Amino acid sequence: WRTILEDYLKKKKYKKDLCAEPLNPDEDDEDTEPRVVHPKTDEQRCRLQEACRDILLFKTLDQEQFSQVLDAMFESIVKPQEHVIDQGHDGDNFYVIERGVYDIVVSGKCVGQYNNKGSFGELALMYNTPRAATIVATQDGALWGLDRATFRRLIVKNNAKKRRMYECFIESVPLLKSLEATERMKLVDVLGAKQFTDAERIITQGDKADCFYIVESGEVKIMMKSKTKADHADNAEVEITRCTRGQYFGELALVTNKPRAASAYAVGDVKCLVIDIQAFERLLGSCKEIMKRNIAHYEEQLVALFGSSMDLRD
Ligand code: 1OR
Ligand code: 1OR
Repeated sequence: WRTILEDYLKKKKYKKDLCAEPLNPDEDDEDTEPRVVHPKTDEQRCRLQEACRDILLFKTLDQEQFSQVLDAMFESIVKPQEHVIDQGHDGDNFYVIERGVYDIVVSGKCVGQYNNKGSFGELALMYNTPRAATIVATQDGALWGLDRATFRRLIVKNNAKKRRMYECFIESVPLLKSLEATERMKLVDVLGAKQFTDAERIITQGDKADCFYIVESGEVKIMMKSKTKADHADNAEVEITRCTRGQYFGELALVTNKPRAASAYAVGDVKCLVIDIQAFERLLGSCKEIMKRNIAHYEEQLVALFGSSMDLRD
C-alpha cells in the first residue's frame, strides 16, 4: 500500500510540476505557507528600508515581494569578535548590514571585509551548501536577518525569473565568454539591475568602489578630471570614452584597489547589471586577465590625453 501511495503522490507531483510550470510560471503555489512577520516600530522600518535600499538581491523583486521580505526581517545586535556565520555550518539566515565592520574569513584567512553596508549569507541558502566563509564582527554592530524559508520562497523563486530574463544577454557579453555556463548562472543569481536617467551620475571619480557594472541598454559616458592638474582652474571633466550594450565599466578600482579613476554618466535612459565586489572576486577571477589587458590600454590613452599616466598609477 505504501508503495502504491508513494507512487501515486509522485505521479501527482510530477503532473503538477509539468502542468503548473509552462501554463502559469508565476503561480504562487507556496502561498499557503504561513508568512513570517516580525513587527517593527516606524523607526525600525525606516532604518530597515534604508539598509535594504542598495541590496542587489532585492533589486529584481516586485513591490509585494519586497514588502514581504521587509516584514519577515528581524533586527539582531552583534558584539565585537562575534561569529555571525561559521564556515562549514548549515545556513539559517541571510543578513543585511545595518552598521558595523565584518571580516570575511575563508579557511582562517581574511579575504575581504564589509564596511557598514552590503549583505551576506545568501550562498548556503541558494544552493543548499555549507557556509562558504566565516563572518566575524570586528566591532559593535547591527544586522537584519531573513530566515531561510522566506529567503527561499521569495529570493530563490525570483532567481528562476532572473535566469530567464538575463541568460541570453549574459551569454552575449564578451568579457564573460571564458566562464562556464554554471558560473554565468551563479553570476545571474546574485546580480542586481539598476536604471538611470539622462545625465544621472553612476560613478563618481575619487569615490571608494564596491561594485562593477555591465551595460544592458543605453549609453554610458566616462568622464575624467586630471588629478595631476587638480590645482588648475581649467581642470574640466573630459569625455574619455563611451560604453554600450555588453560592455563593462567600474572594474579598474576593484582590480587596482584604488578610488574610482573616472566618473560615469547615463546618456539617455540606461539599464546596468550590477555585481558587488565580493561576487566580483568570487566569480570573475578568471576574467581578470582580460580586464588587466584592457587596463594597460587605458594607460597609453591617458598619456595621449593628459601627457602623463600618473593618474592611474599614483
Ligand atoms: P554563505 O551562505 O556561504 C558565508 O555564508 C557568506 O560569506 C557567503 O554566503 C557569502 O555571502 C559571503 N567566498 C565565499 N563567500 C563569500 C565570499 C567569498 N565573500 C563573501 N562571502 N569570496 C571568495 C573567497 C575565496 C570573496 C572574497 C571577497
Ligand atoms: P573605475 O572603477 O576606476 C571609472 O571607475 C571607470 O571608467 C573605470 O573603472 C573604467 O571602467 C572606466 N581610464 C580610466 N578609467 C576608464 C578609462 C580610462 N576608460 C574607461 N574607464 N581610459 C584612459 C583615460 C584617458 C581609457 C580611455 C579609452
